[in-house]
Amino acid sequence: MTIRPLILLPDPKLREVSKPIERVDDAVRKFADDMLETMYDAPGIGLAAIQVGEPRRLLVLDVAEKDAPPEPQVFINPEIVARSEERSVHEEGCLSIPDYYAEVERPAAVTVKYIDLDGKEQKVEANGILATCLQHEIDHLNGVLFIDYLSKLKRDIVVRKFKKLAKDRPPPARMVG
Ligand code: K1U
Ligand code: ZN
Repeated sequence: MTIRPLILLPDPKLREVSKPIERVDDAVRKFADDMLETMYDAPGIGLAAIQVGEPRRLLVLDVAEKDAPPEPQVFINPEIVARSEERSVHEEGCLSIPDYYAEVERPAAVTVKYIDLDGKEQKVEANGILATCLQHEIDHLNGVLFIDYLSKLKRDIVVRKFKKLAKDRPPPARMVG
């Protein structure tokens, strides 16, 4: 398994719309393993493929309680097929916008259709943190970030801060050989 580097705001890749995965094969399963390892290493409770620079419709998450056994989950080509009218507010963070957290209001429950690692179609009815995390990650697959739900003023402050950090950040080490 490989820990992959995360891309950060304001990388324009984060605004790309990811493409569906045509076939679930060993290469996809290896990529899902890398994604889970990258998420646990960060650490985070979710990760979308575009956050490691891959515009593919795959996300991973693990929303198990802190001291409970891990519950890794992989969603391929996920699609929200139903949303509750009831809404709820959760504090969200993003591994591509480190150390910034804000409250976001979203549907309290969603039904998500997806393909699993055996290539089988599945459906899950989610609420609580699972619903929030699935919506946050599916947004990533569509080029949407949680800061898009904040006021323009708050979003502009965050984007400006991360543009400045990117300018001051040394470029990633180049691979040779
Ligand atoms: O998609 C991402 O950037 C990952 C993000 C997922 C998420 C968090 C909160 C609400 C919605 C979606 C994160 O995992 S941010 C880090 C985080 O929440 C966390 C990190 C360590 C322990 C517990 C939580
Ligand atoms: Zn995120």
